[in-house]
Amino acid sequence: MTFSRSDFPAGFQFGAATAAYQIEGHSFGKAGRTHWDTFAKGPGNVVRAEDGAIACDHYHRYAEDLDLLRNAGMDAYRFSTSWARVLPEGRGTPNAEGLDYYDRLVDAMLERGLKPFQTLYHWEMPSALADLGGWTNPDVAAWFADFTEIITNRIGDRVHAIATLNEPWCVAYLSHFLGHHAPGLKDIRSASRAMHHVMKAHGAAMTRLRDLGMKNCGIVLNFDHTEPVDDTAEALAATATTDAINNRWFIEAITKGAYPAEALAGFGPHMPENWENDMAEISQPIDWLGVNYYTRHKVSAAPADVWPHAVGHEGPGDKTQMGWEIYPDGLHGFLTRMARDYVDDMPIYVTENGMAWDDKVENGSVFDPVRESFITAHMNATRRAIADGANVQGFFYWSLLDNYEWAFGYEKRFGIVHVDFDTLKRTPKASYHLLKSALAR
Ligand code: NCW
Repeated sequence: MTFSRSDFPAGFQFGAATAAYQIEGHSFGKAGRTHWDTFAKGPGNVVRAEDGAIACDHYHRYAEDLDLLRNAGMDAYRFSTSWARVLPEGRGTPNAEGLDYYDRLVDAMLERGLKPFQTLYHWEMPSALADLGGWTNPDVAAWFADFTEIITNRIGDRVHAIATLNEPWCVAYLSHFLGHHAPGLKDIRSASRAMHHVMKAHGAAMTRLRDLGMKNCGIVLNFDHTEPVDDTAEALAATATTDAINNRWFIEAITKGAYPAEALAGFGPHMPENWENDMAEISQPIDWLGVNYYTRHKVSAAPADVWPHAVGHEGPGDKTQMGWEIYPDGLHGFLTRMARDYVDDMPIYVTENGMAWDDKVENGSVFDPVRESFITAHMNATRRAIADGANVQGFFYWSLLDNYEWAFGYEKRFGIVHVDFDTLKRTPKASYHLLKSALAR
């Protein structure tokens, strides 16, 4: 099985995605500290306590990286603008160097014919705001809207599309309940507040973007295909709860103005007071939906455990370097489910899909056949979803470059371009060349 550009509707956007903290080199250009700089230095949080201080040094090498996108025949680039680079204290005085950098970056995309798809928050909370409770503080919505206005006033005239948040499930649940990401909490009260405040911040940012006259505004959500391990009532209930937390909470807040009952059963008693009053702003119209999809989990009931009484298990298929099962049907499933149950014919983008592998440079080349077949299978799943009626308008591979993979440090390689983290040399992998030839056809 292969794929080519001509298999997709005219105007379909092909691109690759990155995030600021994972590639830029946060120590450059007077950026303020973030909660990942401190989380990385806590015991046992991140492999080898690595942080994003240098990362891929994209801050200085962005021209070379954007050339790689253009030379592959890509149409668009999904990037994020770091809050702490723009506002080192999270609010107050902007960092002129940070704003100048994003100005140059967007111009460099346009010079290469790449459409800029901006994400406003891809996980690096400024430390000064983390000190005030970060996502657990209701004021975060106003702080985020102010940041939105400052960066939009600088580059909003040239970006093609804007997402408020990347993967609010990770921002709230993975980081405040499961404790895997900064700030590393395992606390239901903090998690419940974060689950709501991320959406309150999305709503406040949307309002501000509309006040500024911005169009083509959306949000990027992550979806995890869940299936019961067996047909017992316990496994079915655990799966329904997991699906409500991971997959329904955010999209239903936006499209229905309500949170699913299965998830409120746990979070409800710990939610901020009068949260219902925020739902109207949260559910204002968006222009497009971003779907990030990676894997499937089988779910079983957890015996006498804390809520949500559910455990996820990897399915039986082949696994990536992350241990994530390769399951392309799940992408088709979510694209068609979003169209059918939530967004009708609103444009949907696959804003992230990709896989990590322990890639090595040998004789100047990187041979990554598993990634080549992964990409082909997920492109074909996307085509099938379009044929089945989902209005999918683009596909962004995660990621352009091997980069800082959060709690896994530099160990997990998602890129179609290999990065040697000693020399920072970029080497396009075989999968990069596969994409390049598919996009030329
Ligand atoms: S970790 C994660 N990712 C990767 C990351 O590099 C990127 O910034 C994210 O947008 C690749 O794409 C997203 N997603 C979180 C998956 C969480 C799985 C954790 C399960 C632990 C219980």
